[in-house]
Amino acid sequence: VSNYENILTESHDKVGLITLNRPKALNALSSDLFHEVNDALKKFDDDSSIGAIVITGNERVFSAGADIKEMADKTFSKSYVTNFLGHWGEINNIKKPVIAAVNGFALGGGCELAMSCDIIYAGETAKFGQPEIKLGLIPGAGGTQRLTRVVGKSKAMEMVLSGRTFTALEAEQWGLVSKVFPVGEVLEKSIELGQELAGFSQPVIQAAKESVNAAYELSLREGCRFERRIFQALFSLNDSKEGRIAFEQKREPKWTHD
Ligand code: CO8
Repeated sequence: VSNYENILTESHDKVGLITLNRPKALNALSSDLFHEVNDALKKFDDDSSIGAIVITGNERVFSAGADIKEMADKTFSKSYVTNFLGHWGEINNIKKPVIAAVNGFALGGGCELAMSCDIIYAGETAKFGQPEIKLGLIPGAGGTQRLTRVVGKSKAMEMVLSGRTFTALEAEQWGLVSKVFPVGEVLEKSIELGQELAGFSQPVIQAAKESVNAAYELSLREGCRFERRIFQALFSLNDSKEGRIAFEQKREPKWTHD
């Protein structure tokens, strides 16, 4: 229950669900919508009863990208002084796992939103693309950077320079999408995955996410050092003692999240 106008939020047993809900505009990412997404993400991140977050759209469209109508009167000076799109970075500060459940179009900012999540599950008919070039623009929310890191230069160039769309199966082959499901199962499978992740120790899941993300920022040597230091630090958690004791006693661990 919330006062949002462009999204819906609900929780499913430890999983916070955010549904983009501007169906008439194909879930175009207006500033209002995106501020609501950021707010909902932060609330779920701060809620200790929630262990993972799923972002989804509807079966026809995840999101058709930035709101083109809202960008109509943008100028460089206006967008520069207001740092237009600067708030996109906030999703990267979310500590809990975020899963994108994508059906239909994930275009432009919609594709970038999915790529800002930690894991993408997609429906068989999902279509990914960065069509900004057709509007005389380029991706503006990390697309040129995230895509290149995930799929490599040649495919990233093809997507960004041609503006063509690509199928869920192609995106899966490239490693952009983790798994593909029949359309009607994507959300359910994403929530199930979220519940599985939410069932582990929260500080440990967060440490695992932080370590994988460090791979995007650090050299291999620094990244391995970062990982090892976090690994060593986890021995101070009650949950890591509990994990090892439960293994020895051949029982399920009981996480206390400390
Ligand atoms: N922004 C605003 N309105 C949109 C958008 C959009 N991105 N996409 C669709 N709509 C609207 C249409 O204008 C139409 O409204 P109306 O009924 O009032 O005319 C309604 O949604 C339905 O759309 P269509 O009739 O076009 O539906 P089709 O099924 O024929 O086509 C497509 C679906 C192929 C998805 C088509 O709508 C399309 O090509 N949309 C634009 C996709 C696009 O170019 N996206 C990139 C936008 S630029 C961008 O994302 C820059 C990234 C910067 C970072 C993100 C910042 C938030």
